[in-house]
Amino acid sequence: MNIIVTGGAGFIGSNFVFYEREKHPEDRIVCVDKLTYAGNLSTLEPVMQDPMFRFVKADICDRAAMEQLFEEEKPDMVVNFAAESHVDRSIENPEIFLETNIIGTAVLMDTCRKYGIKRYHQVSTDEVYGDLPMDRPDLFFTEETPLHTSSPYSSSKASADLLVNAYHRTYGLPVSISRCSNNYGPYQFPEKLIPLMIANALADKPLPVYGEGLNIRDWLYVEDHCKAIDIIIREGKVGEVYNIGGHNEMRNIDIVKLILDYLGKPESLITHVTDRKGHDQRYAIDPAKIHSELGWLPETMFKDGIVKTIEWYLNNKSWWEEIISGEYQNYYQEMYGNR
Ligand code: NAD
Ligand code: TDX
Repeated sequence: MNIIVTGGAGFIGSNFVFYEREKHPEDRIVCVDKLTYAGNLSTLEPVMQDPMFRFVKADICDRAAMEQLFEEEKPDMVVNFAAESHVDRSIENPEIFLETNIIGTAVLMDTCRKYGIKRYHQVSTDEVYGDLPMDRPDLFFTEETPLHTSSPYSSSKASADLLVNAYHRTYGLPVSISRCSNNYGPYQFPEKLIPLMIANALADKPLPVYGEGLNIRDWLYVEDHCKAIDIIIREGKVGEVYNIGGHNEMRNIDIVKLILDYLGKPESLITHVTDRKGHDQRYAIDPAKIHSELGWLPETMFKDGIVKTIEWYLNNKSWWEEIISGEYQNYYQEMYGNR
């Protein structure tokens, strides 16, 4: 099979590329990535010389570029990871989120319609369901939970999901959608909670916790997410949505304390800063469907995954130190300078 993986130079996409090359060496992977601030070609170094891998620098919104690529590659499947993915950035500047996350998805699916495809898979997020109240720990997001978004980011992802369903219903495009909870693991851009806190703790810089840090996220090790997508694109039903999560709810403040403790740094580094606008309270996925229909279960427990992740950041300092030494400094000043 020939599989186009968009956004493969980012966090989850690169982990997915590695997973596929290992698990299905018979399949060819073509990675399409615009290399925005979040895309890093050095991440893909281990596969760049692999004859079953090709990297193409392109924007998924560029119709001509996508058509040329499909002409050349005649892909069997497309797995769309490409997105603007950071909620805080979407609050500052929504427009690029609408372009990449909505228009880009439409352009990709139009190209799939034109050239034919066995499966178009949309990598979505649990954030499309909005949030759950703190005083109802019995509630979880199921695939039937109504879409009810909070941020420009989640709204753009939900819009894309609606378009994916529309292309299935209207044109019969063979689609599937997965909605995963928060990922953590190697190669996550240091703007996101876990790598940001690791990097700041190592530099003895303040750890900016939004509000009281009581918001809850449901964390999944990135490889478990990749494994779930792999099963969905090969065995999942066309036209279906699958939630992905491992019932691992944690308060932000507890994660931050755990990181400090592991690194032997003092809790006095924690700084409570102004809360995120429209901050979602709690995410919690019910993964019963993917478990019962496709047999997927997470393999990495949080207590092991977080150690593997912290160790990865300790052992791969050059990867993230290079990132935070450049344009990231301006971003950090703008996002946290007056908070
Ligand atoms: P990321 O920001 O690390 O990577 C995104 C990648 O997409 C980057 O390599 C970037 O260069 C590329 N990209 C951006 N715009 C593009 C465009 N117009 N054309 C081509 N490439 C473009 O994001 P991530 O955390 O790896 O997330 C990947 C996907 O998974 C996203 O769709 C996101 O919504 C979804 N998701 C993420 C999480 C999470 O916890 N990180 C959880 C659930 C779902
Ligand atoms: O500096 C920070 N301080 C802080 O307290 C940052 C960056 C975050 N936080 C809080 C906000 C959230 O409650 O930590 C929590 C996690 O924040 P992020 O890492 O920004 O992730 P989140 O907003 O939950 O969204 C993530 O999960 C779902 C991904 O970025 C999305 O792409 C995915 O769809």
